[in-house]
Amino acid sequence: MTTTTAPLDPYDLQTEYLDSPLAIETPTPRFSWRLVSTRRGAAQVAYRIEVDAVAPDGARRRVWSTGTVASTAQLGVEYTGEALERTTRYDWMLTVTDEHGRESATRSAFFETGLVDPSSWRAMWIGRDTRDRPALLPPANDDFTLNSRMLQPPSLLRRELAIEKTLLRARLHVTAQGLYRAWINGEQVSDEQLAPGWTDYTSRILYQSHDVTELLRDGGNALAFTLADGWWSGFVGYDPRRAGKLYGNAPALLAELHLSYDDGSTEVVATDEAWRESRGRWLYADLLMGEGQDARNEVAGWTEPAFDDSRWIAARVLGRDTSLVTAAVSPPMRIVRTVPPRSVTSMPDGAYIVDLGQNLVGHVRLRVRGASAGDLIELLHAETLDDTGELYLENLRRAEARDIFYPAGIDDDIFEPDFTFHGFRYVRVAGLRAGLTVDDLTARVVSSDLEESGSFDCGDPAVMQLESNIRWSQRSNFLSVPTDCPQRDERLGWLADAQVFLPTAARNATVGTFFASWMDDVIVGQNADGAFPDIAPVASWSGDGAPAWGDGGVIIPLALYDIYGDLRVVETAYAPMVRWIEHVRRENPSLLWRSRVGRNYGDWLQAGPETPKDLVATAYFANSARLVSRAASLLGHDEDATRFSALADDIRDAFQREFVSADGRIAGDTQTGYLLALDYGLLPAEFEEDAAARLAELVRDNGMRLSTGFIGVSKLCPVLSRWGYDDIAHALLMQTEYPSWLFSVEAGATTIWERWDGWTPEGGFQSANMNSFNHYSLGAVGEWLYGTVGGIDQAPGSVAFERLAIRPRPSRAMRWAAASQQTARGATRSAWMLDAAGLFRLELTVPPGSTAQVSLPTRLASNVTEGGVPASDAPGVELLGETGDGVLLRIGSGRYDFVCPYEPASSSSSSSRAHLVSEGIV
Ligand code: RAM
Repeated sequence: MTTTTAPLDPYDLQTEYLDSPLAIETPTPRFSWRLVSTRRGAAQVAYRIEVDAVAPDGARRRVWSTGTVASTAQLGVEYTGEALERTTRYDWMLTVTDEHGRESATRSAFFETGLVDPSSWRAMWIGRDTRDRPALLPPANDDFTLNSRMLQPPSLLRRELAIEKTLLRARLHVTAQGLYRAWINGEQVSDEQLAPGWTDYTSRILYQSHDVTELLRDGGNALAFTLADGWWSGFVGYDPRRAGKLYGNAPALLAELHLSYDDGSTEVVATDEAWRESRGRWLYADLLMGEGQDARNEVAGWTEPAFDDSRWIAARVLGRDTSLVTAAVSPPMRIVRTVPPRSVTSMPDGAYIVDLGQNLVGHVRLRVRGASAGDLIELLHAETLDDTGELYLENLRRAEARDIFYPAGIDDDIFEPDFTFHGFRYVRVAGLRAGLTVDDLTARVVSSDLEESGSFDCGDPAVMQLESNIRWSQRSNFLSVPTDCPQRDERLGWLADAQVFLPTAARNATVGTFFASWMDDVIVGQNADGAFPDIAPVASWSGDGAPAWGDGGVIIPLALYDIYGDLRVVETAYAPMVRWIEHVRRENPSLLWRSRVGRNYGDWLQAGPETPKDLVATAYFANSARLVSRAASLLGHDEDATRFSALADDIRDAFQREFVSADGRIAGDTQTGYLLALDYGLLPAEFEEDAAARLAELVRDNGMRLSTGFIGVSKLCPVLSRWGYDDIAHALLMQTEYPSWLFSVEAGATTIWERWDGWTPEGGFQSANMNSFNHYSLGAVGEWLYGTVGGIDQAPGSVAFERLAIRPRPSRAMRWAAASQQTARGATRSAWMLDAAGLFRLELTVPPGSTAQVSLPTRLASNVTEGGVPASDAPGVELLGETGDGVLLRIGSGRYDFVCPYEPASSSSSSSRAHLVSEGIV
């Protein structure tokens, strides 16, 4: 219910865009919060923040008080109080004032500071002493593949400590060159998976901090860790050698336990040569090859105190340099879902094939019944089956995705890998004596645990499957870095895939810190000449980033700013962006980007005639120059802003001279050519209408089908909609013939395919050399689907959804749709329908402080009602006018209920386009 007294409330208080982080290292952390109110027009006009340092005994000391600051700011308010101390807890309290001068209830959150100075680590990197023990598996055993024989068994590392005083607070700070899991007194310290995640380890290794106060007790305590290769020393990418050349040859652990006692004293227990090391149930563990465990080797009680480790050997100190160790800045990976089998099929050789009904990423948990000790249980994972009903493994290339397990022969032996992940829908389980039922196995879905921040709904089951496929491909490929695919021997952070998909990703989840963290790896990957890489972290090979790939280094920071209002990521990336643009310009004095194009992929995997690669490149060059100019003005570098804007103009002119003919045709005459030129503003204004018309015609002439690859795909529907061709955009969405989004849906896809024709009824599978069934790039239509069809778009120039642009349009196939979005500022929702009586109904929620410009598909403003009264009388509604495209109005925050007769604009016309432009809708 809307009342005039309803309060304004802040919620989701975050520090550095994280919930209650335990290791903040910046001296000026930023605070953010969302706002909610049911009142129309509610807005924050002031805020007050108080920060207290909180000692382990609870004593508080105020270190910052802003007083009441007249400001609408709710994103990235920088701490400027007393200097923060390391490893200290800070509580912060927030009160906001609304537009009537009323204060909200005070909300609080906390953060803790981390170790801050990397040289302050007392811990040493420890691991296995292989000097007098073989590190590798016995070569003769046929149970192991050649690749898994090259792997070393994970280590167990432990030590005990006595607690003799009253403990008030305990924090564990830990990381690994490799992967680790931690236990204290037999309890897992956290539910994180694959920690510490992947970064460019040549430049930073992230540590995690855990509150372990409750796990410790008076007297004897045990600290215990497992340690495996992971990205540090396992197989990474498609390099046949082990990653030793990239990072290191053997994993190492770095951990410190910080204890605060009630007498004011503190103690640090750190990894060093006093720790003990052994092997346990893990035989090998590798991200690509899989994991082997032998339950007969389980060491009972090793994670608990009073365990006799006298026969273990001393851990070896492998290093003391902690200079690259820094706190994690984005959420960890976790098990985010479990999926039960849909069916279990017995195979002629006695094995079982389990169908999970969903292509996903993670591992399985298997209960083995009735086994004898030492039976070999083998699990193979695949995304799909071949036409004989067997696993299709060829597209995994060299990744074996093979787990093996030797049970101990007890009832209900459980196998669950800890240090690998697979991309799969099907699992083939061999070696079971007592059969396999759907109750014996579940899939555990592993992903970076990001807030799911948006939803989309419509009545069409195929479109909803597409929506689900996009989400699953995002979930499957967001594992500490955004990767192209999760199954084959690749799984790399390709920049084009990421930049093309980011706007869609941000609809589904809060991805700001995830991408900001990865941007550090992108920047580190920049070479001496200024070229950004194709992939980050840079893997086994490197070279100049290709057009649209390297440009990710420019596009991503600005997109993050637009979506989340985070300027610091632009600041950090600014100098590298400038170097990139200057590098491309230096190498291409004609301003046509033809030299230093790296692997020049063009409109990768396009489904039609090739868009000239130099056209794609030059368009990206112009766009990046424009973006760098924008970054410069945001940061107040005015000279740069002018310089790069002039450069962008010059590149645009060069583009026109080279690629646009006198009659407005664009070289190659492909969909992607027109899309780039229109989206990046590269045409003379008078050519735009015709170019959009030509684009529409190309789609029609192609049988209402697309012909784009990775580069054109994200622009296709948005550009068509923007120029008034909603009908064509919707027809493309609903198309089921190849190539189209619904082609794969009709073929049973549960994730987005890498190729439009990953499988066809006529040709079967595409080349196994490159045929992932879980690749998000072609799912970049999601932004248009959730934003434009669902209805929640951002007006041009708006930051963090402060000004919404809402222009829902029904289509022949789509009579209703709904979208919701937790923006950085608060919750937004749009739900519209065309009812049987021909009335168009729209329910909208706009968060406090935001406004929305709404375009309704009707002709006369006088026919629009809101909440049952004429819109002109409705509180908070401002009529802006009637346009060829519909009725335009502006609203402030709150909930609204519009009804109008549905009267669609006859067709896309220049007048509607002109109106849209003048009203700032496009
Ligand atoms: C493929 C990757 C990726 C793409 C590059 C060019 O190997 O899967 O998606 O960006 O090639």
